[in-house]
Amino acid sequence: MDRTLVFVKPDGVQRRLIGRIISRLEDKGLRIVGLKMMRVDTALAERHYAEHKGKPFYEKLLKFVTAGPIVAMVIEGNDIVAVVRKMMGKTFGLEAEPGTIRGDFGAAKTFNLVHGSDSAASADREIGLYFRPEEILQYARSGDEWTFD
Ligand code: 3AN
Repeated sequence: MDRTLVFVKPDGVQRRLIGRIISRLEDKGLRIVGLKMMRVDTALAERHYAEHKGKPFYEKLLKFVTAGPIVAMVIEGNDIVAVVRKMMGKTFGLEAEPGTIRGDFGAAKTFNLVHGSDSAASADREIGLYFRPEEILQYARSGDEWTFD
């Protein structure tokens, strides 16, 4: 099964949206195989966002993502990267379609509530940054046979 890294960003935690964001993933049938609240320090943020180094928003992005706790998850499902990206919506809430997480809960440009890996390769890399192998569980849920094909 494919995996991706998702996290509720500091604004989502502060705005008390953790439950509602996780509920959307659960409602979709996706399987949560890793879950934790944590603080992103500058070193981790720099590694995660290395590809954005030098861009005008880079410093602001580091400050934002390290500003408070996040809730990180490893999620499983078929075509999971694309599915989660679609559920998140466009990068900024101001532009994201209604029905998406960012479109329904966000009205800002910087504060965009949620992160989801943008490719299978990024997912592998990012899961390794946020989770130790033993923090990721392997299990089946009753009903998975009616959820995944
Ligand atoms: P996405 O989160 O939709 O994959 P990316 O990968 O283009 O977006 O950018 C990574 C993160 O960098 C975004 N989640 C957003 O927080 C931040 N970001 C991207 N572009 C900008 C921008 N122009 N101004 C402020 N922050 C930005």
